[in-house]
Amino acid sequence: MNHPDINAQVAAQVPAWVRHRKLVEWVQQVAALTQPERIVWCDGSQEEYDRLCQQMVDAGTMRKLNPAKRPNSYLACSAPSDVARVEDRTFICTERKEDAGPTNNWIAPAEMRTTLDGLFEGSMRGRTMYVVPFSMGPLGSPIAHIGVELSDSPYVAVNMRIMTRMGRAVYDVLGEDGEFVPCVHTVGAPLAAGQKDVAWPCNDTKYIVHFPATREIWSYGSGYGGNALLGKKCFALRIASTMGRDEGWLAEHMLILGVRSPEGRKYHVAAAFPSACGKTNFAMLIPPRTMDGWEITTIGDDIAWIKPGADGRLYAINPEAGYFGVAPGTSEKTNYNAMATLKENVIFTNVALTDDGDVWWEGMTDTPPAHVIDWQGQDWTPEIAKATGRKAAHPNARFTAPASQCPSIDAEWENPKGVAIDAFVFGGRRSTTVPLVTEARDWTEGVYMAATMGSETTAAAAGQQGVVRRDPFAMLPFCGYNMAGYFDHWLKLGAKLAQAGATLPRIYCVNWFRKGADGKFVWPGFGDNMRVLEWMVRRIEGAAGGNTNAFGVSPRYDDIDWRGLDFTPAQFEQVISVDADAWRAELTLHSDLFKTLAHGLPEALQQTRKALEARLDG
Ligand code: SAT
Ligand code: MN
Repeated sequence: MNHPDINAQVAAQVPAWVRHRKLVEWVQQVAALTQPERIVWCDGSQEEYDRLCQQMVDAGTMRKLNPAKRPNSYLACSAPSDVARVEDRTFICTERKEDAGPTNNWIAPAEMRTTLDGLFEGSMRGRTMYVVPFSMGPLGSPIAHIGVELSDSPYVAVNMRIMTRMGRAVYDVLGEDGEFVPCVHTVGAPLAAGQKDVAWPCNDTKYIVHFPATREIWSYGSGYGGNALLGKKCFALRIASTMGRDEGWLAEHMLILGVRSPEGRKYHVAAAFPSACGKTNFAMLIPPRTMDGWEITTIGDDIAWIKPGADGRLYAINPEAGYFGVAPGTSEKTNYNAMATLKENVIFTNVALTDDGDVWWEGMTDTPPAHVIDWQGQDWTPEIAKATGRKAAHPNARFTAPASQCPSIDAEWENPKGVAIDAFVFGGRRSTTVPLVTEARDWTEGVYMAATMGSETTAAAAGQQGVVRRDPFAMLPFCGYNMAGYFDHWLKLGAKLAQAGATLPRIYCVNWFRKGADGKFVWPGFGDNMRVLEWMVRRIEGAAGGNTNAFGVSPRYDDIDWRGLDFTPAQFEQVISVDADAWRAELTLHSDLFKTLAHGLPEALQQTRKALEARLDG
């Protein structure tokens, strides 16, 4: 497209169903800057989805899987350098550095805008710019919000159709002047005239940038997951957490599940775990056979938006419409419901291709196939794996699948009012120290538990793996403002609701990942986590006992239903014990965290730490 003609051309192409003048002007501005070859206004139709997928198949970006094995599904393999979120390239650009806080990368907005102007100028040359309108949450829900992503990646457009409510209907909600979060994304790989494209264009320079004041997102250089699907971590967590602070609600890195007791009472639990710590598995849990009458239903697997209702309770929606889950380790045994969700209409990214045109990843089956093409397009056999340690699928390989296909989907998952939350659960990946489950004695203690949570790092982010880092509320990479202020927001919201006479959700801290001397996990996890959930529900009902330790209240051996599981009191001791020395060391780490977050840290958290210390010594 010729630069001077762009405004007129954009205006001429705007579909009749787009009546939002400011939106059109913004598209014109971004088009003038990035200079795409053409613009496609996505309508979200099946026809459009199929066409974009076919285009990517022709371009070598995706491969269509064998329709007999995996109907209407595709495999995309990324560039080897573009496989995870890039936290060190993620920026929160508030006017004042302290408003972004010490856990975020900060650059002054004016300086960042100059950098981005340079990078985005002409960045879409030779490419198509897709205008992708989306609603985070059921269309028109009072908890939902709208975004529009301009992207030169068709992979982004089709993934957004699965992950959000994407398409024409969004414009009906927007009307002529509705509010939306503008999101601009480019892979940063302009094409010269006649230049042949690569299968997965991206750039070694990457910027994932948020301007909280204007609620804007600009993403440059990556085509992958949370770097490029801007509705997810960028909007639904970083920008939305700021909106939540300003407007009195919560945007959290939480799954949401329903749990129905054999008596037919239903509760809702929102649970936060860092990326790649089993959130999807927990959200789709199937209770052990012996736990007759318990049922788990899935509302969300990654993000929760939570607003106080008129009755003082907290109501949560899943702002997403699909799952962008970790494939490796997912199997019929570990997550039957996920495997059923993946039967058709799926986009796989960075898994292996089998000889019969299906997909495979480590942990999917007990016996690996004799031969596959690995995620980098190379031959892979179990022998090669043994000799070289090479994986068939990248450890952060993902599936994108419609939530509606999940057999355990909750009947209320699209209820625009959301579901009332009865308990919050926070969990990290810790091989030592942190007990299987502990109930906070009050809201402040629960906020303390969540604030000081630590977890061993995984492949979901670029960087070293397996080291413990503090990950408050599992929000370390996702909190869009000063983390200390975020703790304060939680404390204040709790105080406000309590003052209005509401019963606050209980708060629990869990750890499925304690290891024995042999280095193996002691707790079986997966479906057996239902035993822990049952204890929580019985606590809420006032029917279960526990043992008060320094950290909170944990179950005694006899407080858990062990039917159908061979788990001895000695094993239980290994996962539930609170070792005073280990906890003293842990508290030192909490102190270190609090020193880092000193600016604006609520005094109540320091007090809670002191009380904990006193209990350890007493
Ligand atoms: O890449 S994503 O941010 O979408 C997934 C994750 O890290 O949880
Ligand atoms: Mn996540």
